[in-house]
Amino acid sequence: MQKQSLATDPFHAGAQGDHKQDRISSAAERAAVAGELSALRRDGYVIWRNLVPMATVAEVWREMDRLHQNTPMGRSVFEGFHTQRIYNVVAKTRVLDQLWMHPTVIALAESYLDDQIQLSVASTITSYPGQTAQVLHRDDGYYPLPRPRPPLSLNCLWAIDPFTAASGGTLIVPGSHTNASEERPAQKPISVEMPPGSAVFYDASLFHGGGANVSQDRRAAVSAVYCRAWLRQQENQYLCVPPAIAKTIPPLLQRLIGYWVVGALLGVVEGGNCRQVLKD
Ligand SMILES: O=C(O)CCC(=O)C(=O)O
Repeated sequence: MQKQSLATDPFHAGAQGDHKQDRISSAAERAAVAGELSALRRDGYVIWRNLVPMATVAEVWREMDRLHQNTPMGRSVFEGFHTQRIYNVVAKTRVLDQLWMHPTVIALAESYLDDQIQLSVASTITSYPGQTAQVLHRDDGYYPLPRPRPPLSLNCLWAIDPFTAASGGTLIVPGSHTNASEERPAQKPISVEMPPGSAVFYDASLFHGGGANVSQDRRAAVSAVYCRAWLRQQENQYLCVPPAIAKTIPPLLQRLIGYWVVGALLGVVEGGNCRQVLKD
């Protein structure tokens, strides 16, 4: 019955439901993250320690260090004058692909957003001694929906260096993802502390900000933001990663950056599957 509807009316609720269930992660992978999912729903964040080995952390840092050669310090108080940010990372290196596509991250993002997902932002954030704390903020203010709202976007911030209160571990206000008000909460934020290779996941509605780096060490992080596949991404991935580059990346990453038709019709090219532009 649903197949018939899909053939005649791709906007039919049944057809849309079928598409929505087309996930990257398996049911078993999603079942394995059930505990973290509950914490994330309740607190708006969860820390997953030692998700990748130190060998991966070292490889990622070497690549970030190479890319930093052409990366200026931040241009504003918000970006941080003692912070280097590499944007549009998918176009620049294949070394970080293992983080964007990490199966546990995908399973948690698909479970939390309960939808098909895409990569909204692929960036890095390295703060150096002297970096002051960022203003507490939400990351999803550009989606004009009332609050509290269903989760739209999830940040996975990977620690490449130790996150401590002194090194600028992210400041978060637990539970603030469900606040109806846009006012900054009066509650004192806590610092995310975790060893390299760990990741903190937080709902884009959670009030948070980079902490002040009052240590003698750098604090490198990789920021992978996932959103529902039918929303506009924060980074314009089609311009950042045009077809000539997209052809050279893994098929799963092609899908994650948006070379993928969502809900039967969203993202078509010439009325057909947009992936055809990768075949020519
Ligand atoms: O660096 C961090 O810990 C968080 C950065 C952040 O929230 C941002 O730049 O929007």
